[in-house]
Amino acid sequence: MRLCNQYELPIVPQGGLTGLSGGAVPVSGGVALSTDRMSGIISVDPDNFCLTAWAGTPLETVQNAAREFGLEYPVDIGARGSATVGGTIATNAGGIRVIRHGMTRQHVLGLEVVLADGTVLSNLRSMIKDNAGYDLKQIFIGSEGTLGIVTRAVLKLCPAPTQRNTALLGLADYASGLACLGSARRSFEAQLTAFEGMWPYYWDLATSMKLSGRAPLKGGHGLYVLLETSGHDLAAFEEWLAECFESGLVEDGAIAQSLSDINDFWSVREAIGEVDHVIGPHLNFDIGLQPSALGEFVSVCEAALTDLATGPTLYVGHIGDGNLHVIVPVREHSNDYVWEIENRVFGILSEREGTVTAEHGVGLLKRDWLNRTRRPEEIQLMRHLKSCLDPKSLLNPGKVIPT
Ligand code: LAC
Ligand code: ZN
Repeated sequence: MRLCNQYELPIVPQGGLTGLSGGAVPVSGGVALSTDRMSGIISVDPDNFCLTAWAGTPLETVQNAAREFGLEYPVDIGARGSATVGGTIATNAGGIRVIRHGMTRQHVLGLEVVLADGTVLSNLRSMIKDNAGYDLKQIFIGSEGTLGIVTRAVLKLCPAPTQRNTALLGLADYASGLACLGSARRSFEAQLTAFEGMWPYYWDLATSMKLSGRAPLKGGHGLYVLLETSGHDLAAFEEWLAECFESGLVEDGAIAQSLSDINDFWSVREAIGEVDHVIGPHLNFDIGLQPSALGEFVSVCEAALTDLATGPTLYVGHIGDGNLHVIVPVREHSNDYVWEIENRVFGILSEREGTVTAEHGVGLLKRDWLNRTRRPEEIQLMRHLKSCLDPKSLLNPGKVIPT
């Protein structure tokens, strides 16, 4: 980093390359800096519920290391096998258990980063309460490699859940989904660990791909929900579900009876990785709104895209967090055409005060839309921070902040 600074060479940090916003794509020449060989667990500290790992360690390796001590690193995403500690910190990765555990930011106790001039800023302590001045690590979490490069981190762990209850539900529409979310929240409080939603076109495509070997539910519903509670006994879970059936909230449902059921249920949701590959050219959106606004957003968005998309748009995501992934099939990636689609989606979103990126980051692809979701004063302060920490603009140039 010192040499790059001296010779003014841009640096693009790269982790597992699973990002969806182009944050790790080198667009300004210079050096692509891989953390591949900076991989491994440095130590696990079960007494203090934390572990220390190198930036290039795959997320799954961290999860497995915690499990050996009866603990859990609860940040979880479909790309767990390749996504790295450094990448998940750089993007403040969210994923499937945010409703219970929060995002990556909530799990970083200590952080080491290398600044643009080669200075090593190291604070690998693991105290929960550490309030001596500014919490500097937070500036780097979610900065997508534009302010510094993550090298090591101390991550907070929690006890591994004794029991996981997983159910797949078919509901009439989004209104029922929202009511079901409210009911699950009230009944299970913090034990509700996931509440994922799949709209019909996504469900039909994912189940037709036969990834799971058997379709866990028959189709024909207006919305599908995958929900999970942890540490809750099965009887209470079944009782809650029975009430949902009786009140007509849920049309059909199945509770996982085995680990292989759990895997089957999740495979439909995580088929998004493969669906991406089978539908041909498409655009990915990662929008965020209040959960109560998602149903209406989908209807308005569907109507707005009919004349532009080449097929039905897919909607799937973390409805408990108000975060939806929208996959729009397109005929090509020409600038004007893509702009037209993005402009419509982000227009609908900004009218509702949503965000243009909920968990995938800004990177390159959402950079020029940042002003649809951040005020000018906010963007100005981001620019100040950037020029203060990276005066030569060498760290992942052209990303996050509009040029
Ligand atoms: C997911 C990724 C795409 O939720 O964010 O599956
Ligand atoms: Zn997601």
